Amino acid sequence: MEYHFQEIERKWRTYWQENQTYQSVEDPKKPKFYALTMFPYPSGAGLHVGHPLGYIALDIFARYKKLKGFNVLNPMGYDSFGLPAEQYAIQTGKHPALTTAENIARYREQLDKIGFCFDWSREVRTSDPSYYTWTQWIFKQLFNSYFNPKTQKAEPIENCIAIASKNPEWHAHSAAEQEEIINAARLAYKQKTLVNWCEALGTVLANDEVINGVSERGGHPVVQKEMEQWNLGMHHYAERLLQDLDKLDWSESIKEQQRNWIGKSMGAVVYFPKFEKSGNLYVFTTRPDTLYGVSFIAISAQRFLDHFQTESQEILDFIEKINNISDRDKQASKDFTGIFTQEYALNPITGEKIPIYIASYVLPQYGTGVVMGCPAGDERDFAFAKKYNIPIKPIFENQDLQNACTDKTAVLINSPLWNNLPVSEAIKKALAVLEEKNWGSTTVFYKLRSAGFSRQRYWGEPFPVYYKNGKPHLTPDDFAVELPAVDAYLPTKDGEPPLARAKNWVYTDQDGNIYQMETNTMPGWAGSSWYFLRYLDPHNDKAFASKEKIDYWQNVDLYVGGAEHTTGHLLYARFWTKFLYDLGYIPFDEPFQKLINQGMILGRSSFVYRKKGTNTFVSKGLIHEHEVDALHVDISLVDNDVLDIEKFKLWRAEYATADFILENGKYCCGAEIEKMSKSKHNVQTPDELVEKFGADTLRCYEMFLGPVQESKPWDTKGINGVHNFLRKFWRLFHQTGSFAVSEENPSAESLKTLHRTIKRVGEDIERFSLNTVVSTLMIAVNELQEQACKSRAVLEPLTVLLSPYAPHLAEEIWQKLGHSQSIYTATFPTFEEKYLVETSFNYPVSFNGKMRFQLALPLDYSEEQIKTAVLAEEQTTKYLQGQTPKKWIVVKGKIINIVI
Ligand code: ANZ
Repeated sequence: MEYHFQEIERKWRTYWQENQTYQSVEDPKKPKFYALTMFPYPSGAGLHVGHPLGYIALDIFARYKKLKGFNVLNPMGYDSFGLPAEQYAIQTGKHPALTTAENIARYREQLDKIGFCFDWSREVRTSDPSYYTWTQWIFKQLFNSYFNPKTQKAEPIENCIAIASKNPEWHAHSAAEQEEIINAARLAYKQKTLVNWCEALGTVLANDEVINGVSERGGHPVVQKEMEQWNLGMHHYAERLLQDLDKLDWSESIKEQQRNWIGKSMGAVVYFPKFEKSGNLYVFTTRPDTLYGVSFIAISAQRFLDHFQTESQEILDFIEKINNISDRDKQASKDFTGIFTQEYALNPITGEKIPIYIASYVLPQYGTGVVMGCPAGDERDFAFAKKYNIPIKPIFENQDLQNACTDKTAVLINSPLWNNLPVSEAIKKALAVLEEKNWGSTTVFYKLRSAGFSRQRYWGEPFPVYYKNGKPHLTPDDFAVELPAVDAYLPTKDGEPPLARAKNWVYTDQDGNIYQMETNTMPGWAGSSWYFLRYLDPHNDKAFASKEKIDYWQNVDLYVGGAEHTTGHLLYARFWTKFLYDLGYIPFDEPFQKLINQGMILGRSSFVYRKKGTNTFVSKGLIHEHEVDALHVDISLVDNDVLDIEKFKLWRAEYATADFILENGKYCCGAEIEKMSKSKHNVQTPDELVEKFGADTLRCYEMFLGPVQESKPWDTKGINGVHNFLRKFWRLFHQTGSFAVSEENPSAESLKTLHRTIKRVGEDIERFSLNTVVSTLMIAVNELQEQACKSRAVLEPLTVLLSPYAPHLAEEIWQKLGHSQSIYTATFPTFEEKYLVETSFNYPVSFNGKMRFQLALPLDYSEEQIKTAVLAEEQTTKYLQGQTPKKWIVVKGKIINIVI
């Protein structure tokens, strides 16, 4: 009987759907296990073989946990707001909701074919009003809260008002001023912010959406612009976000990246009085010990304008120029541009008059945006001083002044109050002096900023906000704020966001007053910051999830996804979780207990080489003779690096008339391993492989490729081998041509194979070593085949072991074995040590020192029993040739020698 995988897979897909096999229900009698994989953005390109890697890994783990007796929650949904659908809408006029729905249908079809145990009854879509109404609800909670620095947690904004109103100065403010002060204290607040503005996309981008000065999507230029934006006070949570990393079972490298992103610095703010002007400049430094070496102040353009007025066109032009450099580029740049401002400040400790420069390397929004330049101690200050001929004052022992001294063990000189102290001691002393003389104060700074929360886009969550006298107010809870229809998905002529095009985009209060609604929408990460909570209770229309369900399922036990979300999604989700915890809505303050980052599946791209300015393509071996451009070519047109020229000509109209310079009559292509992506034409979709080999083979193969955490090139060479393994497994049950297992006791050997496999599979899955499980199962199948094992007592548990990897095949066999319930509800077999203990030994039996044959005998046989057994052996009779043994040499567990 053949292994008809297509038929089998179709049958079980239908069965699982009809029987809702994977639907999970709260069950207090069982321990819960919440398994989650990062939900996808449903792009138009569909899934390629790289996407399901993490889903398959998690699916295997979820199935394993279920077999181990856990009540497993393994939901799936879509992060369905986003830019591509909107850009498509701009080009075609098609509503993004329609494109999104089509893309989701395609994703679902592809996902269904891979045999996941997702509980689809819990599906969420972030762009669905029944979902985003709760995203808006969370926004409202943020708006209604402030962060109390004393308790280090979010509290109702009323507490803040109560504290403020106790201050006599509060009552000197007008009502409008009070409103403004309170608004600024909220956890969701509007603020003039320097943002990454992308003209081509018509929107603001988050720092992690900008790479080397261009937008991550589309590669459009991004400039810095000051705009009134919604912000969330994530920076208040910096210390908690940092400390709580210690509680998490995440890889050290991801934790370290988050630590760096949060960027805690202990230091001081030093007050530098302005020369001949009132007021101080506040300088943030981590090195107050270098105060005697300060020879200039470097200030950001924004802070300069806050403190001084200038009429100098040269300075204003310079400011304009550096405003267009993003923070990232400022940090990365080796070009230390600056301009002398004609202003001075006084060094508080020496009384010296020091020049103030606007410098491009000073980040306006880090620390205080003002730096004390000490060339002797800091490389950037050193480079800047060299460039502008600023004095470099020696303050370290044995320093040659050819470079800055960054050695933390250096000893200070020319610093009267802390001479001869090493840096660490000198810092302590300097801090004490600053505090004592009131020249500064000890401070902690974090790089983590507030999170920009407005986008000038259409396809995002609308804010539940209207404006009254120019100030934002929340719409009441019974007023549903749904995305309105617009005539085009573009900004208005005046640069207003697309929602400004909507007719009647207003809120009318009970008295009939009409107010303008907010026209910004929320950023892409709003919906994904809390989706894991909605899965717990997705159809609840009274709350984002009921307390009872939250209490049962709690946070995610295992989260699998790409590492590219480290400083975006993973940080935002931690922030929202902590916030909801502070307000008492959830009993945990971390969303994802254990995190595993899957590696990327890389594609092997193929290239053709076009002679510059022509339509002539040169074969790879000849390109050194020509000037050529390398162009990606679709991998389906290439076999073994040889281009199918006819297909290539049909591929694109412009190539129909192409000429070719061949090598040995062939056109050879180049190849390179790169990220798998549609734009690189190196995409392999799972569909063709499922069609050809079956989903079970694809699942096993993706795992077999190597450790889930590692990136690896996609290569289908080994897929046949994996497919044959599943065929062999099938044949174990069909050795006689039809399905048959025996009810007889299995051999000790088969039991040994089984139990060794149970042990290894269990241990490897626990440590997420999913690739080695496939090879362990392959070895087991080979051994059992050699042993001609037909025993149910071995083959049945073996089927359970295979079921997380090849669920369709396992279900089919399970049913044939006579079970009426899905194998998903089976129990993981128990490993028993006793079957691994060696009970017999294969003795070499010699006659007069010559080894003649081997005989397997129980290890606990006495010498007498051994002798009897040997004599009873037919072969012994043959070699004795009728004689009686003169002498026996029997060493237990080693040899038997008979002297005749
Ligand atoms: C004087 C000094 C002397 C500094 C020295 C360093 C070495 P981290 O550790 O990353 O927090 N700095 C402060 N604000 C800045 C800004 N807005 N843009 C660019 N640089 C800024 O870095 C803190 C140090 O970075 C501060 O300590 C300051 O330079 C600089 F031998 O002050 B230091």
